[in-house]
Amino acid sequence: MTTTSFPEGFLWGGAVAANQIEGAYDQDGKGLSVQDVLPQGLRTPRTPGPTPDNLKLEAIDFYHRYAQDIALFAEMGFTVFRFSIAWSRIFPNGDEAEPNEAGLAFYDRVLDELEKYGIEPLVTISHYETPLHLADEYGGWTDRRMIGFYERYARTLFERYGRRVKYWLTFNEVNSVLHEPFMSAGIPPRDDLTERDLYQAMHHELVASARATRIAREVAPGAQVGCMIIAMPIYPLTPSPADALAVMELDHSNLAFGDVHTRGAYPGYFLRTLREKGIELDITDEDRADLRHTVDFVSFSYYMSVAHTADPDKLVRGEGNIIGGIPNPTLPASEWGWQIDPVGLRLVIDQFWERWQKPLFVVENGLGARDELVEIDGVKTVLDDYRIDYLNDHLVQVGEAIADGAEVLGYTSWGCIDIVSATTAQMSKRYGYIYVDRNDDGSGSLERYKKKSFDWYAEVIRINGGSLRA
Ligand code: BGP
Repeated sequence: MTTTSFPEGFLWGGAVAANQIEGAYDQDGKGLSVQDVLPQGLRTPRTPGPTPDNLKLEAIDFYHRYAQDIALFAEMGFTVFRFSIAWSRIFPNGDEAEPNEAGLAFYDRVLDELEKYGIEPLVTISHYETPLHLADEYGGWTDRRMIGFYERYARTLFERYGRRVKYWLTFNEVNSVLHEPFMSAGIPPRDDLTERDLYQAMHHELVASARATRIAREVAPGAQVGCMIIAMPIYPLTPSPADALAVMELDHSNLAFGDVHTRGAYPGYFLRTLREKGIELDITDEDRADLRHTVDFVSFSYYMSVAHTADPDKLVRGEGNIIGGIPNPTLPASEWGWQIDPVGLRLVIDQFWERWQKPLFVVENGLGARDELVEIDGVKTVLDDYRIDYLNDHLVQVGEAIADGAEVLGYTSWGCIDIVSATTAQMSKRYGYIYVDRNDDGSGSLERYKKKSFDWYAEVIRINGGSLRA
């Protein structure tokens, strides 16, 4: 049986982020970003400055190889490509009055290339790459002035690229601000950092996102602006009502971000949480008015689900994407401990659709795995059937959700070409259809090789999902 429920015009492609792909961390006027001081990803604290062991400094050199890489995406038939703009290429320190023209020109060249193949760009404005100066000088998003810096940056992008880029995302995985403050929101660790500071940072980002949406409507009338959240279904560890309630409350802490983005105001349950924590946020009347500029669509990453319980003795944290949770005993896991749950993808799509009634976009999904480069008939490749299985099973569930009535604009699998991992900063955690010869110790030629999944995905795209195995 095949799943054929993908609508005509469904966008198929892949996704990356500037800091994980570009390299050239100090070229053409680029300033430092928080990523340039995180050589181990989230595993160890930041370094004072860039260090040679930071694979992101060179990454996979997309900065110089973008044309060749985009040609490979086109060969697979991509109709959309999600990438982020490195804020510190455009405003090297983040607080300048004028943008860096060399940085802007780079993305013109990327867009030229995409246009050549008719690939729709999907641009993330801020993807875990806050300019380091904004972190060190202002404390990142805890400071209200960040809204103004972001606004200027977003306006610059809409003015420059607004005629060429239809789909925009304001903040990557916006709900991660509460979990990974430095990487997500440029908030340096400090002893007196409070929960209130994090909620205030969340509020600043939500206002900034809404303002960007308003500005896009003024200066780039064809633009569609979306939010981007980590989607992670949460299952009760037992059928007890106490566990179900604990799940609802944890789910609320993520859904709040989508609720504000789609409804334009804080939901009651969120205000209650703040009240009960004794947190009073600085929210102005102007903020409230800004928040009413709601998004056109909701996008999200989906890798895994978790379990949760009210029982404090069972609250162990497993491995996982940023938010984490209790491992679900019924599910297998990837080599990095991320639990594999295709049905969870259908659950979140249905939930988001029913809750928000906004078009959805799956902008990250995939399997990080170790690959072995082999030679077959003189051609180097990777036999990544495990990746094909993962993607197939998740796409089948996207098809199911569409059959349930959800409006899904498209699917961009994460790391369509091997890139540096966000959480561990390894090269060996690979997601791509294209293998990049670079190793964790920095060695490698940076040559690109097509994996088995390359042809598989090309076929999926060619017949609009008709080749998927249910
Ligand atoms: C998401 C990020 C991405 C990405 C992905 C996979 O949280 O938006 O930037 O990298 O997770 O994570 P990792 O690279 O750690 O496997």
